[in-house]
Amino acid sequence: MAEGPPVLPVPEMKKERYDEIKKKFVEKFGEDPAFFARAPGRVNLIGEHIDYCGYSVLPMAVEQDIVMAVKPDSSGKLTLVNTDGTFEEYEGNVMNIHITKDVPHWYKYVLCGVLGIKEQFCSLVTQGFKAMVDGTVPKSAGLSSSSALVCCSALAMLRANQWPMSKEQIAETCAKCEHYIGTEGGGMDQAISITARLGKAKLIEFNPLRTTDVQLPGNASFVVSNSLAEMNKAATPHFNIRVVECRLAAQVLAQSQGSVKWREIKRLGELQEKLGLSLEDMLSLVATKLHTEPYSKEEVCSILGTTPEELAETSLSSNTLHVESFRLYQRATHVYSEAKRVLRFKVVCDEQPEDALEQLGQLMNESHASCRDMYECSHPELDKVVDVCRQAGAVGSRMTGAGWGGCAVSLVRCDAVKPMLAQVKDNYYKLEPKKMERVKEALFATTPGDGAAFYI
Ligand code: ADP
Ligand code: NG1
Ligand code: MG
Repeated sequence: MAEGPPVLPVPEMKKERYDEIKKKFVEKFGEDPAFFARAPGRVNLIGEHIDYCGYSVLPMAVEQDIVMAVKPDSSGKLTLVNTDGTFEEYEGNVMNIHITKDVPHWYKYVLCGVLGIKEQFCSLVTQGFKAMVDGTVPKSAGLSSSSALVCCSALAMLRANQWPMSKEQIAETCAKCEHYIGTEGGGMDQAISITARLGKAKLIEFNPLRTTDVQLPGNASFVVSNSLAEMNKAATPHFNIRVVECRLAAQVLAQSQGSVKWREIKRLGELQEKLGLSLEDMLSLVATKLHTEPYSKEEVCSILGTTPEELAETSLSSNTLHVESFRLYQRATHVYSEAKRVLRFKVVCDEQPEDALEQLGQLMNESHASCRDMYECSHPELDKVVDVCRQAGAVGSRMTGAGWGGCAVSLVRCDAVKPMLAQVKDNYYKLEPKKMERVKEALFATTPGDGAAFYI
């Protein structure tokens, strides 16, 4: 079997934090934890909202993470406590987990990871665990705090039960089980959290999951700036509406081709594969076969020759049944053009031409424009922080993660990082005391961090 996550001693520079988490564990449970599990958040450099369409993405892990101090519990009990007292304690049993999709309580992300792993080893007697959970990934800000929590919990469950699993299997399992919270994401966040390597961004391809290290140009730095507009992806239908629009776009395009049965198509990527066309050809197909006005549900049903009831079964999800209007042209144009930009970004990193930074920056700017205008998943505050970053010297800047708020990521020449940070602080955060209070956690330079691990 391919390798699982490494088991490492707690690094010297992280000792203080881990000791603090351990202290809280001992105070709460009256015994020592057996191990720590850690999974990082990520920043996606390019390839937004295309993983669930089957296309490759290019993220890197960040230093911010979720850490759990864990002690197995042979009674099967699960006791989850958070170092942040605003998250209520949870008690349950691993043999009896039900995750409802109504309110996305924090512990349900933990249950996703536990259940996902348990389902892989269903015939075995199962240990539960006690955990003290500590997170530093900004929440609901596009740096994937949710998947860091799911992945960390999956790791805790694996080690509590001494079950072996490769990194790829864990990543794929976590991508699937995060759906239990209600969002139908792709596998980017879990894949990078589990498989990241210090110093490397990764090209992540799906079905099957493959990851390839990407060497960023030596003079490239990345700055993250949180707009501080928060958006929990599982608490609203925005995210799943986009997933559904992409599915319907693929099905309507399939129907226009005659050679492909629309009921067999779920993703824009599958359609491209079935038709054997290039991304450029797919963009032309979208331009000629889809209209720019929104499609009503009746129109979609009429094109596909189906009923609203069957459409609900084949193409919608429980929180998108009420949606009556779908922007198919815009969503498909974003997906196929963004897929092209990811491939181009990788080529530029591989070839490192003299103007590599300018080319990468331009791709990031184009990605942001497409997310904002075609995918409509940005936010006025996010657009503002992107503009401020560009004016402050970024070579390129874009929203990162699902959007509707959250962070921008900017490509910055290494020697320009300091003045850039100072200007963004002055021109975005200083304008509002509420933002200025949070500038330290909200604005930072970052380098590709390491992936998930156990610490003992
Ligand atoms: P993100 O872009 O950060 O992944 P999501 O909306 O997908 O945003 O998930 C955010 C949710 O994840 C939070 O509302 C919370 O329930 C959970 N979460 C994130 N970090 C923590 C943490 N440190 N402790 C508890 N729950 C957390
Ligand atoms: P965030 O912003 O972390 O919730 C989501 C999805 C990704 C991907 C991006 C958009 C999950 C767990 N994550 O990320 O798969 O689709 O949006 O590119 O659903
Ligand atoms: Mg998330």
